[in-house]
Amino acid sequence: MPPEEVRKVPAEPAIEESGLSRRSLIQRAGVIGSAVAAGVALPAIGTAVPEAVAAQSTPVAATPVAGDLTMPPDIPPWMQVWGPLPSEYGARSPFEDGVVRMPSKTSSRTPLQHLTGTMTPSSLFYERHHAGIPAIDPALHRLLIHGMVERPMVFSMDDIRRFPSISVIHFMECSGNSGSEWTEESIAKDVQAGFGLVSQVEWTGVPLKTLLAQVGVDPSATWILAEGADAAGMTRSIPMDKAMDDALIAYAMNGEALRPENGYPVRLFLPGWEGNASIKWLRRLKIGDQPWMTREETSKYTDLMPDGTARQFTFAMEAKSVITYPSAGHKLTGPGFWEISGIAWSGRGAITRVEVSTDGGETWTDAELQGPVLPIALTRFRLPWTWDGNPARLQSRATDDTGYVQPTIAELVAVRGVNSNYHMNGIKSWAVSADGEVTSAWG
Ligand SMILES: Nc1nc2c(c(=O)[nH]1)N[C@H]1C(S)=C(S)[C@@H](COP(=O)(O)O)O[C@H]1N2
Ligand SMILES: [Mo]
Repeated sequence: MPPEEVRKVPAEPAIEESGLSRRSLIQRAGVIGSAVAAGVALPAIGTAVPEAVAAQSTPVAATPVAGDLTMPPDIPPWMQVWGPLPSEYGARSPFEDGVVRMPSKTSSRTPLQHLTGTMTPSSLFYERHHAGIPAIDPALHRLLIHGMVERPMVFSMDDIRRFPSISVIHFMECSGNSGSEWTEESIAKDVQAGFGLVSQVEWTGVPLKTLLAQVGVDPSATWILAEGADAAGMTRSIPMDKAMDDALIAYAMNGEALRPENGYPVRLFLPGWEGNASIKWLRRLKIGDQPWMTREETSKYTDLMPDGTARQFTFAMEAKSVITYPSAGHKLTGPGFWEISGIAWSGRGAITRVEVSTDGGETWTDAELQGPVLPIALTRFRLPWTWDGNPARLQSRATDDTGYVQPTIAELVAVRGVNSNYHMNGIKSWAVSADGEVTSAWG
């Protein structure tokens, strides 16, 4: 066969001609997915090529009649012309235009039901703004550090970028994420509406402790006030321990400058802590020896308990997980093999285990964790599932390396009541009906 002919022959028939099954080839190539590794015999997914067609050494000459999709069309339109030229800034395929954030006036949510792996594209990172997005000129932006310090100092963006930087992969989650799930009446319609206030990128910036060393922090200082340059002038009090540990003065996400909506040109980033404390458009850090009791840590972002008292400074996001596929809005087109997949994360460390139930919590099976499993990071889990066509109830339960196990909603409500919107990390259920429809369920 001349080389052009070889190129045109579809891969599947060629493999069959050589006497090797598709599966044995996949195994030889070492491309063994979790389902195969788990010993699940994959059914034939795809369309079988008729023997007569498979035996041909050249592909079918004509474009197949509409509806006949047994072979790729011979020469599709995109093979007949030179395509568009390289561009300065990329855009995704227009066929993917439906994968979008869900914006309201004050937030937008990540489309978790459409995402794979663990990283969030910057364009789909969730947003939460208390007074819109300020249009900041980086040349005019300044960061003041003052209060209980030896030398109050002001840093320009050029100053900040001169310090040694680090890059880290961490999720960020709004403490209001899945606040809809406290009661059955209020549950969100799908995973984006309910759980879309969590995202993950690689953050780059200067460790806050580096800048604090520049100003010389008073050893008796215990808190830092962080203030944003938006019209909300958002302020939060941050414990000094966190500032000296892994707090980051971040100026980049996913390898490029922060997006305006995520804090351009610079934000505070506190790994594993409620998103609210990661002050965007950071303009001021004041060092002190007590919290300032700002609006966002008294009237808001506190958790009202059943006895009328409130939990305050509940910074760490506890271990949590959610199945993203299949989830509400997806449809299983028939019984048989389906891969259940989702994300798990903990603000206190690494995920060590995710169990999945398909019978509403009666029985549990360990899912496979996609490595590398990083601390304080979204962790993808997968479980091969053979659906028997009966109604099913899908759940996932995460454990982190502190030994903490994600609770049921009932367990959480028993302790915290339902007055608190924040910090809901209970087990989420998706109901699969006999016709394959997946809907949001509670408890
Ligand atoms: N200056 C300022 N910082 C802010 C906010 C804000 O409105 N203004 N929102 C906070 C909240 S509630 C969250 S959850 C995160 C959201 O960050 P993102 O929009 O990059 O996802 O930023 C926090 N930092
Ligand atoms: Mo938030």
